[in-house]
Amino acid sequence: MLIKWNQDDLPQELEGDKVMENQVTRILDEIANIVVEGDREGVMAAVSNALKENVDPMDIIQKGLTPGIAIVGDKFEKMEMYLPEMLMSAEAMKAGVDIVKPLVKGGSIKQEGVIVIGTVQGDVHDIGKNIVALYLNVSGFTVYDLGSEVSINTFVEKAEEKQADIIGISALLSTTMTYMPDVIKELERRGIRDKYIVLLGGGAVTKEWAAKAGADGSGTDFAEAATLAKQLMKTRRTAK
Ligand code: B12
Repeated sequence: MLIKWNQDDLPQELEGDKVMENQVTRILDEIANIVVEGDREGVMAAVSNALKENVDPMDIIQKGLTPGIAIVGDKFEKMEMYLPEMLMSAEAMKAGVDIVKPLVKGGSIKQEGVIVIGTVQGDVHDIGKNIVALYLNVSGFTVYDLGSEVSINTFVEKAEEKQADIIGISALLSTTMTYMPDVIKELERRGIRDKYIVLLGGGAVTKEWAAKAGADGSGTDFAEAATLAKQLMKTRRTAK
């Protein structure tokens, strides 16, 4: 049965929530637009303003900054934007993430495990990887961020050195994605593949591709990365 209702029937409190929600949406849309404009100072001001308005820091990343840079990607593909402009937008996004970073609070104080994470060799894209590293950290993992353009051997050697449980590999280019299975092959060559959970992510990485590469899983965003990392750690602990 369809229940009909009038706007006037809405409780005052609900209406207030709706107004707040609209205001937050407006603030987040504005952040996205300023990222597209590549206005670093503008993004910093808008992010600070959003925080003053009590917008959740992870929402600022996920629903403001990220949609902005996604629009930039689309425009680049359609040749409506060029590399220098894409770079300005990336710098603007990074400045926004840097403001939010110290305010992202951990929901878990348990020690979930140790992860080394980096972007593969030949690939400078580090914005998404940085967000994943930040979120894994506040989700209870000890994170060693190896940076970008990380060689195959460095992934393996740092994992050994830090006694990691997980190796996280990010790639945004179809040309650099191909190094991901090479990290796994190198682990196999050294006879240490089973010591590690290997997680892939970034850009064009799909579940199918990750499985084909021999990885343990892949995540499409920071939240999935953390959920998956926790899940796989749990499976590993119970198997021991
Ligand atoms: C910003 C940007 C740049 C910046 C990078 C700055 C930096 N320090 O990162 C600059 C301007 C330098 C750049 C350069 C280039 N770029 Co660029 N770039 C982008 C852009 C617009 C956004 C990337 C981004 O930061 N996204 C936002 C973050 C939050 O999303 P994300 O990276 O996907 O990360 C999330 C998930 O993927 C996941 N994730 C990420 N990593 C991991 C890891 C694990 C383990 C897990 C589980 C999950 C996970 O979680 C993250 C957070 O939620 C994309 C377009 C796009 N839509 O992605 C193009 C894009 C990736 N670039 C592209 C290209 C072609 C280039 C250049 C080759 C251009 C050129 N002609 O020189 C160069 C390559 C330079 C190099 N050698 O690496 C293409 C790639 C096409 C392809 N499939 O190969 C894209 C898709 C643009 C396009 N539509 O054509 N780029």
